[in-house]
Amino acid sequence: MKFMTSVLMSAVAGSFFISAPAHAEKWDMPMAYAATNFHSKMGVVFADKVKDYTGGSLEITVHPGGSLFKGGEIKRAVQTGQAPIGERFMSAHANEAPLLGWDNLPFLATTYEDNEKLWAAAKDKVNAQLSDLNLVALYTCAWPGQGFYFKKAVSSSADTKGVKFRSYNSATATFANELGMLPVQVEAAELSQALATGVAEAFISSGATGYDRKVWEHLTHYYKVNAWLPRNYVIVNKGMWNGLDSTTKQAVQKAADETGADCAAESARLASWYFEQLEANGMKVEDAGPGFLKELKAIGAKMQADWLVSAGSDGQAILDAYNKM
Ligand code: PCA
Repeated sequence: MKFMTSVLMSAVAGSFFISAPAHAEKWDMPMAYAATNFHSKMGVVFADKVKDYTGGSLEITVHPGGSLFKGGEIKRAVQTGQAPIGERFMSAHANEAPLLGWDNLPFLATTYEDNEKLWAAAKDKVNAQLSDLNLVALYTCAWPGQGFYFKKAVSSSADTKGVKFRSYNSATATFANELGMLPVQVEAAELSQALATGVAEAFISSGATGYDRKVWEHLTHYYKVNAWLPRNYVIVNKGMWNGLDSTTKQAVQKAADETGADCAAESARLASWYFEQLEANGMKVEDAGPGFLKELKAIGAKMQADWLVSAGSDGQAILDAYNKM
């Protein structure tokens, strides 16, 4: 009994030392979007939770707005371990790994509920793909639904011909091409400048990015389409993840699970608030007209078929699993 007590005492003492480490591991976490954006704010919540749940043995410092690495550089930085952890818009990498475009399939999953089901169907395959890229996803979080920003009223593709369009991945470039527009890829952090200098005069995104970038200074119309709800992922370098002891891993995963759930709720809560802010700043926010929507849906069906060709049997398996849910 006495022995047991002393074993227990030293176990308690041991856990005390684990929770008050002399040298905390410090990780920088580049994020691509504005500090005020909800994804970035949730990144800070995640970092605080990690510090708390690991008893301070792992400290994450968030660098929003592409300040440490630009959005387009974050995945490579994490893959190579230049940054141990980072956040990125994953479908931006669908050109390299088509499966990562699972959340950019037009009109497939247009509500948070359906988007969550689609993620449940895609998760294992996406995680396997990320593992091949030397990455581990800790949590993912959807943006609100995607619609079109223009500087004029648009009721069909007749109005979009020749418009300079800011794209954020290959799927949005395809969408633009199909509408006769001229796509140019620009990071959200550089969007205001692209609009100000005339590099772009239209784009597809959520209300969030229009709000973050104050696009009412250059554009006038937002058409709600809800084409898809793409996700950001917080990813960690696989080797560095595997190098953590299991207690730390569990603590980080708990922080990630909680943050992912809170971030989804925050995205849903803010979706209509963003539209109100666009309107309050003088933009016309309305549903896309039936003719335009019909054209968009036809393009969407073609894009889904193209994605299935590029993503192969894994892509088909995701769609089959989703359609059975
Ligand atoms: N905003 C990001 C990606 C999706 C979104 O809603 C952007 O426009 O870059």
